Amino acid sequence: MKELIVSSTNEGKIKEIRAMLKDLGIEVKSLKDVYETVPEIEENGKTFKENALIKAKYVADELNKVVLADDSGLEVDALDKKPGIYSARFLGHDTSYDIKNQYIIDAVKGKDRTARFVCAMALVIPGRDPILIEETFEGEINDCIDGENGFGYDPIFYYPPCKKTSAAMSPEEKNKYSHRGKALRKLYKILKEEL
Ligand code: ITT
Repeated sequence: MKELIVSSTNEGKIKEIRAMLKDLGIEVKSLKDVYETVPEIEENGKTFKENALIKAKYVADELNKVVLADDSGLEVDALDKKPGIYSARFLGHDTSYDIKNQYIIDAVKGKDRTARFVCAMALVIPGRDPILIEETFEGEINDCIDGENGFGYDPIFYYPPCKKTSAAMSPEEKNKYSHRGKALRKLYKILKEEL
């Protein structure tokens, strides 16, 4: 079976990418599937796109295979677009999302609630120029933690058109509107042709 390596250890992202690519009949592998010891890839870029490219290129160069990477995060306007590219590391990598999410709810009380998820995807096909895409999912910070699906900041990300948080959406519904869903749909045709 053909495979696509996703340069990520984030199970939430991998699950969404796997679901969206299921019709391609390919095996979507995470770094845990291809390495015995997952390498520490330093994400020292200044933008989502730079970090996505760093993650995809590192693994494509090592394995000489087609590699996709996703660098994403939550931008909260009242917090000067933080946590942004530091979303996974915000308040410490090991801090629970209950704590991170409650912190953001408290920080925007009485302020502008607009926020967005951003997703940059880098697709590296050996011997070709890398392909970079960036998409957003525009919404607001909810006033409480709500919803059981998704991962990370989904329980506080309210999407007005659906009147619920992205954690209260079904996986299909989230993929339809999300930053990751939009980015991956742009790469779908290329993946279909190249894999
Ligand atoms: P990899 O680098 O291994 O892919 P990571 O979680 O460290 O995993 P990022 O550096 O791209 O990846 O950080 C993305 C963070 O942004 C993620 O950990 C969540 O906190 C948040 N995030 C991104 N997309 C999200 C989504 O769809 N729903 C909820 N939170 C999301």
